[in-house]
Amino acid sequence: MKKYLFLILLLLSVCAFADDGSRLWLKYDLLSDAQQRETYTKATQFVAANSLHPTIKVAVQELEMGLKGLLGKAPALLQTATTKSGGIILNVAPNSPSNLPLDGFELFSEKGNVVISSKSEAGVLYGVFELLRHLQTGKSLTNLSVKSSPKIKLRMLNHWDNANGTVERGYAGSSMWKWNELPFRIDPRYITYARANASLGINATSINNVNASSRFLTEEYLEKIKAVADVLRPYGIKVFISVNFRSPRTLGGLKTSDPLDPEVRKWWNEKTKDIHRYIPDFGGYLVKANSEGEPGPQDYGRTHADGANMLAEAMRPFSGIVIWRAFVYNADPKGDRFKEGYAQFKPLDGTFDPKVIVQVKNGPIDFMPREPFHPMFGAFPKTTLGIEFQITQEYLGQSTHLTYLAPMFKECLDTDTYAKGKSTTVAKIVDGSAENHLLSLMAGVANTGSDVNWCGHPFNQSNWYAFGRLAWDYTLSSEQIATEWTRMTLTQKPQSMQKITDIMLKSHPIYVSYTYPLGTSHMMGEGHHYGPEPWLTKAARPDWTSIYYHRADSVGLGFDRTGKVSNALQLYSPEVQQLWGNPEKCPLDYLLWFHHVPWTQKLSTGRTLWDELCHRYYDGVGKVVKLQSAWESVKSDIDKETFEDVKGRLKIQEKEALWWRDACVLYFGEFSKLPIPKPLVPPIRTLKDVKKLTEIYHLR
Ligand code: GCV
Repeated sequence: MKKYLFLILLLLSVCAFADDGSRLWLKYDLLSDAQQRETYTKATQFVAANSLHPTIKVAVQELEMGLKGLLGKAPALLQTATTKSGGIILNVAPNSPSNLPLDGFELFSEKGNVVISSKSEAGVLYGVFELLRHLQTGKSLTNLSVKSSPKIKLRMLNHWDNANGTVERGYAGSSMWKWNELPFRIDPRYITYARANASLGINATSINNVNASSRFLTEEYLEKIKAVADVLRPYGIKVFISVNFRSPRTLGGLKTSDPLDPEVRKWWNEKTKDIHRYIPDFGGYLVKANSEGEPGPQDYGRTHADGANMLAEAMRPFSGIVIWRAFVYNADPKGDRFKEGYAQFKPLDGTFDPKVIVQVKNGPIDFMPREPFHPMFGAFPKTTLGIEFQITQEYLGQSTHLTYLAPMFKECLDTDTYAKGKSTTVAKIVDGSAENHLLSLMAGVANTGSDVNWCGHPFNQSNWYAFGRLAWDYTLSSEQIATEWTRMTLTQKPQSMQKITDIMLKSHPIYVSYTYPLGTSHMMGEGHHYGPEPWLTKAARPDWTSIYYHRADSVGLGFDRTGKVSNALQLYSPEVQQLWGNPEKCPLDYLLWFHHVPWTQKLSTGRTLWDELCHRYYDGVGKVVKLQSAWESVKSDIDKETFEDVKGRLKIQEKEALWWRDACVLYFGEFSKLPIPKPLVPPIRTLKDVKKLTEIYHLR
């Protein structure tokens, strides 16, 4: 009997430690260093707040939960200000002379207490999360002096979640929003979601797909959305709705959705008032119009500005805004998709209502693993431009490849547009400082779903985390963000933390190496966008094929955008043109975005284009193998369930990296007519074999 009891206890202890990832980076597990716990405990014996605002209530709750978990001892809760020391004071100070903006906060030591002060309740909440992050990452609380404020005003997640529970480009199960249960049942995960976002300073969310169903504007759905908004509000998060431009027809029974039609305008005015009856602090509308078959103002001979301004007018009595996407492109086989957004929007610069933000993807095509920055950044001085990144990994390994995206986000944000002289980085356009815009927006297409660990691949959580941290402060380094996340999520052991940070920092270049080296793009499987299909010649639109992008022929590879074919380079400032315009000097990572380079052309590496291409594909695969051994080396410091999960996915990654490599070198070899350079060993399968792997997806 004793033997069984022991076994049961052992099993229970294993279960107690099994980590399913559901707590994200807000684990609050007991800190392993007893001395550190003692020091922290002395400094956090109580929490006193000067406000009973719902946001302060959740801030206090968070502290209670966090400290109890991390230190094993919950703080005493004091209702009012105190003369005691050794605790945490939450101070909402709307009239403070401090020059911090509303969402900013200060964290400092005063009279033996830790003070968290802000002009707003949300600012105090952000300060609470900063303090908890201090403890989670083992920082000292002595002589605290932190001042922090967001660089971007609207820090937003865009969910591509549908009313039927599916998620467009979602790789972590079905939608986290249970529309069939709302408004009656509130899934507790909504609160975890709100906490996670608030911990990063994310303050807005659009809850449905930009390929929007009008349904989200019906009374039935507004009641559901209101229930979600009520949960998110205390966490400082505003709700936006993606709208279908045809709604006046589909819902209102009107004959048109023409934005200049008085009846249509009236319909939107009424609808907007209606929404505010449910959600008084409604964030606003997000619109995908005249893009990929979605309806829009151009259906009536009107412009994007006509459409956006009509919605802005409806929003005028309220605090909300209109976010209008610039992701538009016509199916022109002779044109260059790269230039489309710019071309359609450029004549409209200066005509948008001040309540409109034009949301531009980071690159001109579509969230490719590496894209040059979108040429609209820096070229629209009279329009507020927001940036849209994709956190969900549609083209970046979905849920099976470990790819940490902070370096990719930063690469774009840190690039100089030279729009107003040197150092006018994309970040400075986006934060509004370059052109003195009042609004600013960084949006990320969410990677959340119903999977117990939220994001599918355990490491995909780090991309949600990184997006939020960078939206708050894009000057943080990728390394700092990776280390923070690792320590809060995976392990407190310094050596393993270091190794995991290293894995994360290497992961994006590795991914690019075995999928899209040297500035190639858009060669993925048709429709599902999974795996390679560089041979894709026919699709519903010419610009959905692969050959449209890589332009492989007997001479070479790459899309000439220097003038002979598309002249897209001219959309950039002269300095950027200089950087990318000369094939001899263009950084190799961007080379084939702008140049059609002969197979036998010598590159700066000393290899020919063909040899370099092959080397990069092979190198990428080799490095995935190294990622596996690096992961193996942290085994003893990682929760078993998480360890095995990542290990399994790394094996898939290796298999698929090989798939990409073989597909691309075999396919491009048909054009270059050159052998795989020695000492690389040619693939053992044929191009026909590899093609079959993709064909399977199209079988019915
Ligand atoms: C929501 C890409 C994706 C689409 C997505 C679109 C967009 O084309 O494949 O699924 O649609 O981008 O951003 O609107």
